[in-house]
Amino acid sequence: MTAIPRDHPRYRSLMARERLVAAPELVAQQGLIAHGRGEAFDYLLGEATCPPARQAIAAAAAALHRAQRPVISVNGNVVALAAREVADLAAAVPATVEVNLFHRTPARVAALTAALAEIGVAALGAEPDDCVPGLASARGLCCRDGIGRADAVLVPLEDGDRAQALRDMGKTVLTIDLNPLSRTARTAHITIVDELVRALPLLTIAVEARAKVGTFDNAANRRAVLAFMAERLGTLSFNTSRP
Ligand code: PTJ
Repeated sequence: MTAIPRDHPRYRSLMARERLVAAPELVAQQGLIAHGRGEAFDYLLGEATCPPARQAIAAAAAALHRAQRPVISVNGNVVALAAREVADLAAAVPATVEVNLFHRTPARVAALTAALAEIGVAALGAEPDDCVPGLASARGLCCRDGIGRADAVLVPLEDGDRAQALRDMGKTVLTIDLNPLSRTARTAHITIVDELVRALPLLTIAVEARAKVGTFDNAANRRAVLAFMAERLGTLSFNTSRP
């Protein structure tokens, strides 16, 4: 790994890149591109959790708390960036963790389940015995005791057609996605527009607080995030000293 100086202004962001690059057995090469896509949106957020994201986190915590069979679906990027944070959230809810991959190979599934087992998470996903109807990609493969029977599924960091397919199965779909315009962000019942590693600990704290939340309007929340980004864009274009 490249030695990143701790006082570098983008230390956390550069370390996240190092973690992904250092784990080719976990992360698909395409995952590096997906990460760069996220970074661009994080720049617009000021690399901080914005107020609407905090509201979405509270709503997501309440939905996970309410669920009878909640599942956290993880891919290569999620495990490489935030395995411990996933383990903490799974313990707090409590929720089942399932490995679900777009670029699926037996070797990656084995490496991801082994990485999670090392920190005490017995993740499903290695032996799929169920499927998400209507999905032709490998993301359609799932486990009956996990995503198959889940009533709420957290699908962080993905843009595709699975969120709609899970909704069509009657499940509550939650996501964490830096891009408020992605298909998954637009389709989920609750979209946390924030960086995964920042958002997961906040979500765990909110789950542990067992706070009650009123009604949540996902479209209005995403509009609020976009307004927040637009306001920053306007300010950033004229003020080069603002972080
Ligand atoms: O591990 P696999 O085989 O399942 O593949 C996973 C990837 C990530 C390659 C696959 O899901 C993919 O191609 O993802 P997309 O379609 O690029 O979508 C990723 C979404 O996550 C984009 O909307 C990004 O903006 C967003 N994103 C990227 N990094 C982060 C993020 N959101 C939150 N935190 C991040 N660190």
